[in-house]
Amino acid sequence: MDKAILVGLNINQDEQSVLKSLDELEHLADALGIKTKDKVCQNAKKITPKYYVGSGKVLEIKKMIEILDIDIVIFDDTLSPAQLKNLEKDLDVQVIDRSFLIMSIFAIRAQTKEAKLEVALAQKYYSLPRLIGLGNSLSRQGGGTYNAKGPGETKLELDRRKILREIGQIQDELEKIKKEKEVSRKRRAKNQIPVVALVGYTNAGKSSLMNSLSESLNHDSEAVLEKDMLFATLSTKAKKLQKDNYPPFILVDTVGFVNKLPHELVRSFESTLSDVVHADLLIHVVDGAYFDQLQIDVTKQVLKEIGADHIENVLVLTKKEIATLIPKVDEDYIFLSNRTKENIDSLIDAIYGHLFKDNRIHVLKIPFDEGSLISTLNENNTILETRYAEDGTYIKTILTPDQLRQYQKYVQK
Ligand SMILES: Nc1nc2c(ncn2[C@@H]2O[C@H](COP(=O)(O)OP(=O)(O)OP(=O)(O)O)[C@@H](O)[C@H]2O)c(=O)[nH]1
Ligand SMILES: [Mg+2]
Repeated sequence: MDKAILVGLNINQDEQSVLKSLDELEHLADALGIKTKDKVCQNAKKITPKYYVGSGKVLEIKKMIEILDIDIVIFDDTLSPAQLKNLEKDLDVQVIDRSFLIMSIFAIRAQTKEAKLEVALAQKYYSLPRLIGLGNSLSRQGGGTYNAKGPGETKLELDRRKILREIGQIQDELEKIKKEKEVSRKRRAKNQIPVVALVGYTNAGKSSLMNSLSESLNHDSEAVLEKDMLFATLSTKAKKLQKDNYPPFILVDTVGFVNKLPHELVRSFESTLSDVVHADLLIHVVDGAYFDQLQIDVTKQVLKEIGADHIENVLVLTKKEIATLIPKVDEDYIFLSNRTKENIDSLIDAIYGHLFKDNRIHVLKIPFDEGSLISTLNENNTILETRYAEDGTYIKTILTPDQLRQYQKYVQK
């Protein structure tokens, strides 16, 4: 097991939040099987361009490396290519940053073709400007488990071109996947089944909530993976759910967010996150037992970055049955438990309230030779009354504004 020192820099924020971020970094390192031996937090007025931290701190870290027999030093913020190179040279062990660590976790967790391509793309975006970082990696070409940088400078231009070519190939493949998704999205839109996406910080309980909702609504469907692990879910799972006598909706579970999520990942996860961008409603899931406003803020920030911040959302706090206090949030939320299922029903009501708030009751007269329309309505709508008359079948039902337009000619005034 590799042994690590974690390093954070406190520039004019409170030290507590830097320490909290370092604790999270420890969890992230742990996800890769790296054991944290010590954490260093430097209070400073500004970043030192050469090493990120001050040169005195670098000497201190060097001593700790010897005493604690450290293999790797992990910085809590993104290092510039030059800083990476200088630090590796002076510390003589492997140096990585939070972005690189997160991408490495994504790499081992990725299961689907889409997620694998997206992670590979992010890693290439990340490595491109860092090809010049030589330092240690030159002497251990190809070695180093978490080798962030490329080989020697002589091959620099060749490598750069190779990476650019690979980026192009991955982008092409992802484009194909995106097109396929576009087709199924159009099909859904045609059937007018609304989409609800679960979003939120990693480990908040999104996948568990998907399972709770599908247990309550569709009793027989297969469960998705829920696990006490950072980034348990990396790809998107969609399920059609439906409350008895109500129209169905599609529920989408997807990748979680984390503080200081690398831009390379946000950018390359476009295909996976496109499900969020096209949703009709977002359920913002937050851990209610270990409540932290930062998790809400980070999620909102990422939603803004991907262009999904205009979508209506419902705030949900999980783990109610183990929470010791009631979190203070300056917006309404539903506090529920995926274990006891308390308040899952309230969430279902809220989902229907949001999705179908513009729906109205109408009576449709369906001619006898259009019987298939009756089955479509039975499948997708709430039927309040069916009456058979001489000139056709009269159906009293609830229509969405889109359906009202679509069925205009059958609507009875
Ligand atoms: N006690 C309790 N634990 C919960 C509840 N909801 C989720 N959990 C636990 O929290 C952990 C994370 O749950 P997941 O559903 O995998 O979280 P996620 O948001 O999907 O996480 P990522 O896929 O990593 O983004 C698991 O160990 C769940 O069993 C809850 O209501 N109560
Ligand atoms: Mg999950």
